[in-house]
Amino acid sequence: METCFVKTLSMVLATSLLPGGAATAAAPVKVPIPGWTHLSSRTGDLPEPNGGTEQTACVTFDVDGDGKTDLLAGQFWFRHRGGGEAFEPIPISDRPGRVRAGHFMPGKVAQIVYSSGDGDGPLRLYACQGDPADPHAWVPRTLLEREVLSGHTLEVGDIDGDGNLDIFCAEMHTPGPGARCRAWILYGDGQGSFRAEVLSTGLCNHDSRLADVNGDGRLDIVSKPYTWDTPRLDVWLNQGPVP
Ligand SMILES: [Ca+2]
Ligand SMILES: [Ca+2]
Ligand SMILES: [Ca+2]
Repeated sequence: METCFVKTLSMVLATSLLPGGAATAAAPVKVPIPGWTHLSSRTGDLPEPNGGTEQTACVTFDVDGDGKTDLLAGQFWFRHRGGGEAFEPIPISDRPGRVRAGHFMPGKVAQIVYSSGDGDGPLRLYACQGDPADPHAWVPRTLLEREVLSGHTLEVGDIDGDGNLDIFCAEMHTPGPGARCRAWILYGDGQGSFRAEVLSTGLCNHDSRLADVNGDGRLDIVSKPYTWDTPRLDVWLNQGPVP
């Protein structure tokens, strides 16, 4: 564990220069800025998230609904046991990749979604059927008919505004399936089932995001490629229900 306390803004201001180059004589403004406690698997503060050399995502979410925020990284759910820094690694997926969590069906315990990340693999929803601390209680279900190829985009949110959580999953072009690369929206019914719709074909997505970029209350999609057709940025503005 490494703890460092960054100097306060008052110290920064006290040593700043006026436009003419003279040191300011203004009274320091005491605005605290954060100190940081650094935990690392390299120093044994945290378990290693998986045994491979590739891991493409991590996210925070209270998976078991106990009020303590947990971590998801690599193939593991790091269950927050309390005490500030105690995390118990529970294997969920058989492979690392992009990961998100959310409540796609009723219940205290959330579900966990994995996509392929930099490789190829299925889009899977893991739902707990039993004790969430038991890795065998997490049952996977594949959500798309084919594997996701270089699926470096995975987001969750209520895209159609019906109150049920949806999934945005998209592939890269290069590396990836080239002109066949797809972006999907999987509309959830709140009971764990989804209706998959293809949003686009042939457009590269790499770390694309859901966000309400025009402030109308509907989630939009901010899309960007990796190296294909760069520099490039695309925004899909959500126009709401269509007949
Ligand atoms: Ca928790
Ligand atoms: Ca929805
Ligand atoms: Ca919007």
